[in-house]
Amino acid sequence: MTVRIDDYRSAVENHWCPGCGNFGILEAVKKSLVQLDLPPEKVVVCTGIGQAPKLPHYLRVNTFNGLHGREVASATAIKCAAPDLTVLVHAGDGGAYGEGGNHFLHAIRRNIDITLVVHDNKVYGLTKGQASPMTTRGTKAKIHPHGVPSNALNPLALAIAQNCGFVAQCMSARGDHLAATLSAAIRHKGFSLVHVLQPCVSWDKVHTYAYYKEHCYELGADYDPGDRMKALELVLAEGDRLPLGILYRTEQPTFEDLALSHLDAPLRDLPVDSGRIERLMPKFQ
Ligand SMILES: Cc1ncc(C[n+]2csc(CCOP(=O)(O)OP(=O)(O)O)c2C)c(N)n1
Ligand code: SF4
Repeated sequence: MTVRIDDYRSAVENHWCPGCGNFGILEAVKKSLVQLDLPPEKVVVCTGIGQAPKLPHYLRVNTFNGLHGREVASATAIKCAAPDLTVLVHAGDGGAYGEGGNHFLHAIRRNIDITLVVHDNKVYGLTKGQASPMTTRGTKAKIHPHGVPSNALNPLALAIAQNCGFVAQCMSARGDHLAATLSAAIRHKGFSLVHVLQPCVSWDKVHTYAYYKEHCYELGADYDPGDRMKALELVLAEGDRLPLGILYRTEQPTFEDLALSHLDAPLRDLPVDSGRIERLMPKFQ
């Protein structure tokens, strides 16, 4: 089979602001799915609400567009029912780490084989630039004129500390690097986090393309992603140098291996015995 970029082209009109970093992420996702030779019918993209979650509207692919912050939950259910599908989650930093923060933590523990791509634009973009979990403390804007009082989250440190099997950071304008990292994340067996730095040209005038060009650097071939302490040291370092690449990687049994391997067939293909609940209920009465 040879999948082409056009197989993923959607006819839906795009509503992102011109120059938004989401465009780079969308193109890199297409490139990665083509690199992996994955046909659209084998891919599901789960999203919630926001600018990032519009991504599957612009991609001809299966999608489940649910509640804000619940995108990992729907992806988990779909992967359990149909393990043969490639399941991606696209969420904003608000959806992934704010409303969906609890799902993020527990998906790492569960290690289900899905890929979470977080579009980190450092704001709640769709609702006009309120502070998100990634907004730097002290940031002033019309909506928080006295400066944001809370510290920003460090999701990369959280994920590595929790032994997440695949943790990467990318930048939306570095398309080839992002596509290659997404392909590695999708190939990884287990939960993978790809945290993508993405300029919001409308609501964040600090984290611009020029800012990321100045502060980002790609990890070299001599970097060992198997070294957890080194990875933690990198993501906990003070300062404004931003490492890009696979920060940490380790193999471990997946949720499917541990909790679903006793099934005779994928949940999707098992017969539904609707009388079973009625027969069970008397035992609890
Ligand atoms: C549970 C819930 N909380 C809040 C909202 C309102 N809301 C919708 S989109 C959004 C902001 C989205 O920001 P983010 O997830 O960072 O994505 P972005 O738009 O920046 O890509 C908010 C607050 C909602 N729809 N549901
Ligand atoms: S508001 Fe920001 S995140 Fe949303 S489309 Fe515009 S530039 Fe992109």
